[in-house]
Amino acid sequence: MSGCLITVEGIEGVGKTTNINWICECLGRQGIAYRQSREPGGTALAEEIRQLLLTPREEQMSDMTELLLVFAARAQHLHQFIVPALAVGEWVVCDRFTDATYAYQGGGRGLDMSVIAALETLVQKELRPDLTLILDIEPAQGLARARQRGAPDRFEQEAISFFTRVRQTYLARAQAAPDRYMIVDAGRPLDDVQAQISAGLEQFFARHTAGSRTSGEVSHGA
Ligand code: Z5A
Repeated sequence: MSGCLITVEGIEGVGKTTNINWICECLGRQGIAYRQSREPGGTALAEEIRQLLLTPREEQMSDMTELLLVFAARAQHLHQFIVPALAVGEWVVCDRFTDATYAYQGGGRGLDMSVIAALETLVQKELRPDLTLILDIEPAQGLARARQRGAPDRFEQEAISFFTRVRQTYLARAQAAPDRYMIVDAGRPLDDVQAQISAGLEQFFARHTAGSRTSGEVSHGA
């Protein structure tokens, strides 16, 4: 049987890392075998591509280079990690996936959505997430949280208007396919955010838990 792919999305500082740990706890309590990962990254090679994408440098990276690097990392992640895990019935909980490409490279950078869709089909074939949680927050609030952590990466240096477009793209995608997406108000206190996530997951678990086992491997490509 095949496992489920759960992806977690949102702008900077929205609390993805914090809440992915909570999602994994919920999976463990249900006795579901899962692996945790992230994009860009998730394998040693894809983590190297992540560094190329995040590191600020003098030479400006073109938007198309950025898009192709994101999908290059994803192709490796799918080949090495996601597809094999799903094939043995493990669930994969991934910090960002292709919705981030639509939001950042499409909404943020303004690249043609049909080009992104073509690459999605080329790289992923039929594979799409089973559930995508969009942690939603006002960009100013998310960026304030993110900037407490030190030097901004290449994306965090963008203007607030960039993150407003990213957020709008996420919300538009969720509205267009409500069965696959769950929007969480991530501007609330953490207890409240986790309660929203638990409620949504319970409904999802009811449809998908048969036959899974418990485990909890984390991969950042090490
Ligand atoms: N990117 C792209 O452009 N295209 C793509 O296709 C993909 C990615 C896949 C790396 O992502 C970059 O890659 C990303 C887009 C681009 N842009 N950037 N930068 P990333 O996910 O690794 O980076 P990030 O968005 O900056 O994630 P993050 O820094 O790890 O943030 P987070 O995981 O969402 O937040 P957090 O670390 O869990 O929480 C931030 C702080 O807020 C922390 O102190 C928490 O304790 C606090 N927090 C969390 N929740 C709350 C609540 N509810 N109340 C109060 N405080 C809270």
